[in-house]
Amino acid sequence: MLIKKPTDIRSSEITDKKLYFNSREFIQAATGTAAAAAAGVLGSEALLHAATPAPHGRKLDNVKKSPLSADERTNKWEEITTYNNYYEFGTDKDEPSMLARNFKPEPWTVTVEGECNNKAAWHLEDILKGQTLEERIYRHRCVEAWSMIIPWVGFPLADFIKKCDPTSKAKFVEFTTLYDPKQMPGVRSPVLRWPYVEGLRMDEAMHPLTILTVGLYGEVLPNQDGAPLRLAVPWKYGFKHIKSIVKIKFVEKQPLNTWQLQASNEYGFYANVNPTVDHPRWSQATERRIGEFLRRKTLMFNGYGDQVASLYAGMDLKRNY
Ligand SMILES: Nc1nc2c(c(=O)[nH]1)N[C@H]1C(S)=C(S)[C@@H](COP(=O)(O)O)O[C@H]1N2
Ligand SMILES: [Mo]
Repeated sequence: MLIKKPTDIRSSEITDKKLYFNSREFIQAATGTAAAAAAGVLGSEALLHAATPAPHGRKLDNVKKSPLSADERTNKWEEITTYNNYYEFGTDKDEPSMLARNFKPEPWTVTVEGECNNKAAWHLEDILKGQTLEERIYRHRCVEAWSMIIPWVGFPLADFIKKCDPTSKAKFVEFTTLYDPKQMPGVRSPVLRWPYVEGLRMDEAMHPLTILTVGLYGEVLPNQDGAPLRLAVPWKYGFKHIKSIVKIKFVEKQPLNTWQLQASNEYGFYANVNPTVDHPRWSQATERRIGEFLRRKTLMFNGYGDQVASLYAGMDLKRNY
């Protein structure tokens, strides 16, 4: 499948795409079966651009509501599953919803390596056995200055880290995404260095707000949102929220995360949401909440300052962006 970078797309094609989306909405309103109608009316080329919400998946049992949830109106399923960043499935926001359709999130194995006493390859079911799942409604703030409110289902990363029994040398945790060119068309182009890697300092990883996420709106995680296992660290920019995790490694030195490697003057290791530290190419003072018209003010630590500011006491957050 051909993936075009925004710069490769001629303006005429962009116009076509806009027209197409308009007609698709019209068809959906008229018939309710957008994909089928689009295939017939607009042809297969049009179907290539049919950003459609994720199909609903298996319901998760015994999900508890968490007191750590944000008291804000959640974004719609349609928004959370059609407006994604997931470069393994294309660089446009609507591409993961189309290109991750056939991704196989099970069976799934997570390998635990490095500075810990329980190095192991875990089946995801075994990680989840006996684990209480919680609904956590989190603010999600992307470094590109958009945001959403997302009702994740997950559990504290700390619960899993304790089972791994890290040694005293474990100062950071490094996470790695699956690399599978057969399933992930995006990795065939060198837009990023694959596989996608992220990291947290040990105290950030152990923080009660940091969760491993397995669900959305009470159902298993849709492929485009990082099925079957992704990270959520709500006071940090979205790129820290690594998707489809296959490896967790305890390390002594600070990991080199993918976006820092890509452009270290623009993206750092910490990536704490901070309205006072602008990206070199745009302001971080405000954000566009997906589904809203007026911009909102961005909050320090994405509004989680009471819980996490102490982790960074005495640190220069302008230097450690
Ligand atoms: N493996 C992987 N994880 C990733 C990304 C990616 O491209 N690849 N994009 C990140 C970015 S920039 C954001 S904003 C969030 C988006 O998560 P969402 O699509 O579920 O909203 O995923 C993050 N995790
Ligand atoms: Mo992002």
